[in-house]
Amino acid sequence: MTRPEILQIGPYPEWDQQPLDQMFTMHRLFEAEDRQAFLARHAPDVRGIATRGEMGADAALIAACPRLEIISVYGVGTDAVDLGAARARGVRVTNTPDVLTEDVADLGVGMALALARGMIGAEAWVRDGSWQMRGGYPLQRRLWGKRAGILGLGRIGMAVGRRLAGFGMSIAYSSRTPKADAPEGWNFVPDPVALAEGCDLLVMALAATPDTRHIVDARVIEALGPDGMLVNISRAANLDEEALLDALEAGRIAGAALDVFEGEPALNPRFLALKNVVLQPHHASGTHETRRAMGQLLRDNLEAHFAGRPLLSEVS
Ligand code: 8YV
Repeated sequence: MTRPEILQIGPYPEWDQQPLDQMFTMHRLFEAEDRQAFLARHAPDVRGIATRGEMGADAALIAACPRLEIISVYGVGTDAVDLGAARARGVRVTNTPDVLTEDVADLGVGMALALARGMIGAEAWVRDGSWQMRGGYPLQRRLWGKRAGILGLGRIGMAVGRRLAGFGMSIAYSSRTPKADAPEGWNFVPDPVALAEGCDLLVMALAATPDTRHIVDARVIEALGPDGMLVNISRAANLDEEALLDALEAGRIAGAALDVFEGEPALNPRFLALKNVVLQPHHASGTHETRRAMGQLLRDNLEAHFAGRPLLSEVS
């Protein structure tokens, strides 16, 4: 039996690449010197696309593959996939939810602690001899017992909330509708500005859609205020970076911890000059354990599709 042909948009670790190469004929678009020529040659036979959360598959790529049946995403976010174009063609889309939830929440909370307690600057203080020469590190902000606001109470937002509740923080959240499975005492605040006004730490954990673009804008940031801290573990598009940079530079917000950036891996150089930020290279799901589970789920979905079995995690 001929192996299904899959267009691979970005690299995977060796432990995923090997089994993929065994099961399918993989066409590595990211290695092509001439992308258009590569597509002209292989896209007509492609039945599946294997991509990554931040790379997705746009309408042009979907259109270039007339026999496409499935797009399998290594990541939970499907904002970079043109879901409308896929749906219109009856192309199925899968992602890797659940397996990465707890790691993403861990990093978000770690970033919040690092920001509040100045851990990045404190590390430099130890390493550059300031501790010996200048004495103790300047006092920082407390996190425990404060008020957390969570924007987007999906699986990841919920996991962040559970952790922060463990720090004795009160939890409020915004989402399209109140969540029936939210723990008792978690306060539903639909308006993001009101959510920001009433919290000390605002954690962005929502999926990105055209409707959520710049949902955290100048108004939300001003409402968070000079003692407020922001964490973004969702997508850069959800945040007005220019407004955030203006507020950070002027001290109108205490600080921000970001795992995602507009135009990443390049980032606005204004971030690099700031001390009141924690900057992470979009690696909230980046543990051996989770990435192995993500790769497995990506493959299992492709395998299930081509074997005519039900998909494990289809995006509805
Ligand atoms: C990954 C992500 O870093 O899950 C997502 O949507 O953005 C991340 O988990 C990415 O998909 C890996 O390429």
